Amino acid sequence: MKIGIVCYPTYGGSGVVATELGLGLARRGHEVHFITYRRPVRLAHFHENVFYHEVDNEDYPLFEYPPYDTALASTIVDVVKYQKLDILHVHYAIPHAAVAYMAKKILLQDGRYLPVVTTLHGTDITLVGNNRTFAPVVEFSINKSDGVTAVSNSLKQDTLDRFNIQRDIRVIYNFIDFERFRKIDKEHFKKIIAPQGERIIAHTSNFRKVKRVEDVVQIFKRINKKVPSKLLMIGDGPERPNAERLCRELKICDDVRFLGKQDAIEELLAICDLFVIPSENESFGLSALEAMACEVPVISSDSGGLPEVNIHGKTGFLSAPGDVDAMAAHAIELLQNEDMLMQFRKNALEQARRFDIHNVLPEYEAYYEEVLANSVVIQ
Ligand code: GMT
Repeated sequence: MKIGIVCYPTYGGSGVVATELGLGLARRGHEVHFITYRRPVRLAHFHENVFYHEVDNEDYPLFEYPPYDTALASTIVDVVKYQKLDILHVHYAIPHAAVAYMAKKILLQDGRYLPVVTTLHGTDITLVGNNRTFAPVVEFSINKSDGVTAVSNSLKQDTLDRFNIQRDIRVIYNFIDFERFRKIDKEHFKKIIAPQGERIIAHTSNFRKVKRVEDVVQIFKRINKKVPSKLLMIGDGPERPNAERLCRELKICDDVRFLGKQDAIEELLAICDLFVIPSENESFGLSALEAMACEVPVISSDSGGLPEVNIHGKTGFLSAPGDVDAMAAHAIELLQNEDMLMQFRKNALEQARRFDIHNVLPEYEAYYEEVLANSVVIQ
């Protein structure tokens, strides 16, 4: 198949899923065309079967906001026409699903039907998409997609609860590549971060409000009182200054390292004992899955799709968002009990295997085939 992928090229979240999906499909022999405004972070090397088309957004003094949607629609039309794409897969509804609809209408004038699959990732439904600034367009463009997938059952339900959806939504879970995410030997790293053999706890995110990063610091403060430990804060975003300020107030700076954005996250996860993700909302929690694949148990909130990934009392523990005391108590229980921690590490890996990329890629392929077959009927 010739597949177009539209996504955000950013670090983390939907951009990572879209890029890894494209690369995986290319390895399986499909021709994959990424269409986005910057090279996706994980598209770092040359790959046979992978093409990248940058959206060139012309600026002009009249534009206070350069019209990215128009530039993207024109690029999609161009790529579909000249690269003869069979299907377009857009990740994150805003604005990609609406732009895809416009491209589809333009192509139809040339007698070409472009089947569009939209994957809903989370905040496009639960946070921004739900906002009345975007909601009518989000609802319309989901209904106009030829196929719609959601990354968890929880997100599917959230979509049905918030919008008037007249089409089926298929749940296809996010996935993990075990060739990259696995526990590797990084003992020398461990000695640098935790020279006295302290426990190492990690958090990775884009440091937005929804991630509740200050809760991570509060949880760590409680853990640190009882268990010699270090906290690694990986990633960057608007809430980082608040988290840093809180560390200073709580006088735990010596035990907390803010590492900023990191590419080789698996090398850091390899030395961790626990991963913390206390989000207000999380449609799936890809970072939790990455930790679990590296045999790191997860202390999380019970919001959104997290209970579909992290199993309470088995791969980690879940508590209500904001309940930092409960999250800290669970973490301490686990960190003080070596046998329990070892068992949870094993369970985390076993659970992560359910999301192996080799199982999930065929689900997408089968779904594309289904959508293509149905769109022949629609034509
Ligand atoms: O806020 C983020 O984590 C980024 C966001 C995105 O769309 O880039 O992530 C969402 O998509 C990820 C990949 O499907 C999910 O693993 C995250 O749970 C989801 N984030 C939220 O729902 C807050």
